[in-house]
Amino acid sequence: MKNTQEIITAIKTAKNIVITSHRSPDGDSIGSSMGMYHFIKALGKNAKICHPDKCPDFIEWAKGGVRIATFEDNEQEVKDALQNADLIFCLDYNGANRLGKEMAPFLESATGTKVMIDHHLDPDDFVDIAVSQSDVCSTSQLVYELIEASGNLNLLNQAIGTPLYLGIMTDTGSFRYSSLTSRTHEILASLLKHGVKHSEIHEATFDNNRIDKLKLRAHIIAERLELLEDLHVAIISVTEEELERFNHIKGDTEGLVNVALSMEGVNVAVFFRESGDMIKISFRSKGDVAVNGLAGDHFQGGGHKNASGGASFVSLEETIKNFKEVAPKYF
Ligand SMILES: [Mn+2]
Repeated sequence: MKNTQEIITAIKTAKNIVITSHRSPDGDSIGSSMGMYHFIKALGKNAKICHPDKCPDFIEWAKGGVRIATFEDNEQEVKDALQNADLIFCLDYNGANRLGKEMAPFLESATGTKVMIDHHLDPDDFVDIAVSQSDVCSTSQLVYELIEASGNLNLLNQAIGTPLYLGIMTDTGSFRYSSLTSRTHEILASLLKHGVKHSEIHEATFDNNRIDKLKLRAHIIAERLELLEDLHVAIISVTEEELERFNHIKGDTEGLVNVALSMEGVNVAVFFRESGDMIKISFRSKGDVAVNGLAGDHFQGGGHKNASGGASFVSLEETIKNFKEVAPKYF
């Protein structure tokens, strides 16, 4: 990893450090933010974490009592922090727009040194120091690499290692995606040697479901799963009315598209979710089958070969009909 000493020097000489990450935080954005926060603490400095919006409930535990200021709830505080910062970490995102249109202008106008550490493709040129490695499974792994490459492994402890383990775990689908390498397993082993309690992390993250969440997921699979057998495609969908009926909260349908993908003979799974006047779409695929082409060509989206997103601005029925029309060209 390059730039490591430059980053450590920046931390050691900074007066006000701010850690940011992308909108709709996931395990890796929270994990890399918390890991970096505790690493900065271990270097004898302080930092403030400023995210666009709230940490999802299922990983709230990973904050361990540390406060994350959010732009949606603490707008002035976040603006002031960005303006006064002389060092700003941009973790797990590749462009200022990923902060959302409300917060992004305040990152762009901030004058502090910006350091991006990220693993998404095609980064924008918006920082002073960029660590961008799209071949690495997670930003949390890159934060570990920074700690190791800068000769600071002696500082690694449970507080730093636990959120990094979380980020690697969630961004690799619990260590199964092809983005994970033997190097990742070596890092996981190192985290365990430094006191990380892996079974407690899995339990805290995955064994805390609400009954409404389980019933909503069961409903979608029982009533809303459609198999396009000839194409090896599975479709699931959910309306706002259904989400409300099951007292939906953010994150309740997270990963459900992978349940559809788990079906025998299925290579592509698509999840259509009604949200206000738009339909949010998640595409997933196995192996060599790519979904980013279709997502980009027809649903204003894109992403990775096996995991893409998209959106549509006609009704749910119309969107699914449109998908079925174009799908045979791709699959
Ligand atoms: Mn990530």
